[in-house]
Amino acid sequence: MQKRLLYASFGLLATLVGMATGHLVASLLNPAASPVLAVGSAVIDLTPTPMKEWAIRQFGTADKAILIGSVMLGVLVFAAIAGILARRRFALGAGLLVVLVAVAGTAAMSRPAAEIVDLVPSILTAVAGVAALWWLDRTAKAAVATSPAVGSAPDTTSKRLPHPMGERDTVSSEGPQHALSDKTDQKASSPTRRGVLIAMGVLAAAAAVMGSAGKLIGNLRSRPEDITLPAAADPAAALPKGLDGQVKDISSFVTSNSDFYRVDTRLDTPIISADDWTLTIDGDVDNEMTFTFDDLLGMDLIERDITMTCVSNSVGGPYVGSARWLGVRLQDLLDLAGVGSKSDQILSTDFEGMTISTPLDLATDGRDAMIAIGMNGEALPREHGFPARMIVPGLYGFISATKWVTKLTLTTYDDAQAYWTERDWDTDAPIKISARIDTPNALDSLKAGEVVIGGVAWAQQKGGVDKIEVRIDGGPWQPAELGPTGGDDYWRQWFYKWDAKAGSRTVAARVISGDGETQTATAANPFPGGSSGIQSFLVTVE
Ligand SMILES: Nc1nc2c(c(=O)[nH]1)N[C@H]1C(S)=C(S)[C@@H](COP(=O)(O)O)O[C@H]1N2
Ligand SMILES: [Mo]
Repeated sequence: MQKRLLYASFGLLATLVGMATGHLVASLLNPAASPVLAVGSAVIDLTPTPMKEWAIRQFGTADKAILIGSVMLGVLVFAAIAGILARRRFALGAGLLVVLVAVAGTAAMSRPAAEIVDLVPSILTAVAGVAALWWLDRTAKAAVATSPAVGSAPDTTSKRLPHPMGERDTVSSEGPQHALSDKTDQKASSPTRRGVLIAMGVLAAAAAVMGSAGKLIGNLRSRPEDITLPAAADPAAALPKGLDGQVKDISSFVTSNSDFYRVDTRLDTPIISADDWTLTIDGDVDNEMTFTFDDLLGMDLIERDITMTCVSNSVGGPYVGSARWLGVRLQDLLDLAGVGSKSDQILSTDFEGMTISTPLDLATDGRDAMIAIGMNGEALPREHGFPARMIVPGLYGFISATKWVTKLTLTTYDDAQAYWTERDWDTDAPIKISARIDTPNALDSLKAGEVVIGGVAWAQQKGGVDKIEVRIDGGPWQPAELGPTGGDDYWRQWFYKWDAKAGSRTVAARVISGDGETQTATAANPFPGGSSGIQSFLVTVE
């Protein structure tokens, strides 16, 4: 029994060593070819939309951590089984490890941008894993062979194997070396047993070192912090101060880069060097063009305050953020390439082949669509698309905000499908107007008297936020006070001073856009074109 546990831990350790090796090698060759990430990404891509929606609702941004956690758990169960099998028949255990890696390798090779070198991390994962298992097995079998208890009860034998807590042998040795050393040091009495412990320690340390080296190498490759952005040729007007500090607990007028929500299909943070990066415009164009990062820095840059929203945001949800973006006008780039007459979509592709499609007419109707390289005065953070991403005001991120973008293909919806289009999300998805209550929270207990209700609201490309109204207990809609405006594509803070009376109270808020649209009460789920309805919840006033 104990022996089986030991071999299970051999399987786990060998697998961790293999994964760390593969991850490290991938960080040198191509971070996306890491077998661990490849399996995770494949699982994300294959998860049906309703399940993804459910996971996002249940776990929020932890959805992927939970997903990868479950995948890891599954892998480790197989790893333990491989270890146990290896005890009786090494080839069987090693074979199972190789099968596990083969699955990961297949996942790595089925990525759209996969190249033959992407097999290398998987191959080395298998080699390192099998080698580690072989070493552990050999060391342990040597320990058993020299153990005096061999041939007697198997249980006693297993006691002679290393114990995680370093428990000492109770059976005294009959062998000459053992008899000798027994008198001096119990532990040294079993050099081979110690060998197993050392082997395990060495391998665990190797896995840890390789795992962190992979991360370190990635971070050193190219750093957004080292980039100095030029000033905009067309700068944004100074943003007013907003209600920050005046209304307790409402969202800041500007979302800091570190607080900005992140939504994408990735498990890792891509490490792309701005020096290697290029953006190609192809498809239905007069001249196919390729721009380097320096090319973009040398062009006229615009600076705009824009509120981004994710289609997966439910009413009152967290997937919305507001920042100052710096970039090259999309129209300028398209003009250089010369767009033909056949296309109706811009199919943008990220560095790894993930695609997003944007309706061409909307992206080129005069709104401030751009290829952004700056966010709140800094180069884009890696999480948000370094070195460049697309930003189109008024469209949900999944049809417009391609991060790590490397290609814009002018094509048609008939000819090419993007990632979410294939998963039945809408292709034409303007952001729905919405008000969010930041304070108080649902089910809060409040003291009777003045309570400040506050939040943010947005109506990008719909004339901006014109009015916010608050309703208590289904009564009449009351006007709220508005914070200053940051432009029609930017959210607006608001608050309402409420004279709260004791009892159970329902609080609700809605926005009315500059175009005269009132936020609908009709509830819709995020899938397929964005959530709608009015945020409304209970609080207790005492
Ligand atoms: N390459 C790539 N770009 C992407 C995505 C993605 O999965 N991959 N997700 C999109 C979605 S759904 C949204 S809402 C925005 C989110 O951008 P953020 O993470 O910077 O907030 O990025 C968009 N761009
Ligand atoms: Mo999104």
